[in-house]
Amino acid sequence: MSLKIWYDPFSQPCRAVKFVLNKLGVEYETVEIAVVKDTRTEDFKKNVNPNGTVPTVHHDDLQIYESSTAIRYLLDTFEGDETLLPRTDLKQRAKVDYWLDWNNTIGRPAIEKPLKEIGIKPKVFGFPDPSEEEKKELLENMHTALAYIELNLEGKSYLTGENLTVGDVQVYNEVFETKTVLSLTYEEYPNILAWLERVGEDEEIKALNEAMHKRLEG
Ligand SMILES: N[C@@H](CCC(=O)N[C@@H](CS)C(=O)NCC(=O)O)C(=O)O
Repeated sequence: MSLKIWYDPFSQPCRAVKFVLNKLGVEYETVEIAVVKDTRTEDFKKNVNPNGTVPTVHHDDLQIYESSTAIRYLLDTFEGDETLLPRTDLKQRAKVDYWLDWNNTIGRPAIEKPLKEIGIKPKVFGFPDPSEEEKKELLENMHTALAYIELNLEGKSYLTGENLTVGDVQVYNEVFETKTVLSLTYEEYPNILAWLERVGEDEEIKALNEAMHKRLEG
């Protein structure tokens, strides 16, 4: 069997898939790349992922180009811990699937965009800073998403109840990375702050965050 992930430690969805692979304890190969520099080459698009994005997972002759697809496929195929992603309790499964899908359609676009437009593009790639008006709009969208997460954590330890799931991990990686890079306090979100701390206690999350910091410093 051949199982391989193309991964950049700075990429939020890459860390979510790597989290799953590490939790499963399966044997796999990691190809560490640098987003943009490596993902935009013709070679990458031809041989790894035509969309030019990571994470990409190849399992034998199957190629997976979306992180949440990879997460579901890997946990179902290798029969991972049912608390991370239920396989038999379909109502609980739908709750976890909801957060994976919400992250893709609403959470990531709202939370990652300010990180990219206010942080990475001007600071790393030399683009001009967004105007005050643009910044305001970017941050407003982010706060709408954060307020929704805050509300959903009320009275709960994690997004779907008392267990850490892959839904938490996908959303956590976006919230954590934007907070870290833009040096935000999130002081208006006590539930999110407690949840960040709780999720951050997981040993795999700790190791992946360390790798993210190393990549940021390097
Ligand atoms: N919806 C995709 C998003 C993947 C994505 O946007 N990946 C970024 C890194 S976080 C990327 O590979 N960007 C490549 C580029 O901009 O060239 C997923 O969850 O897998």
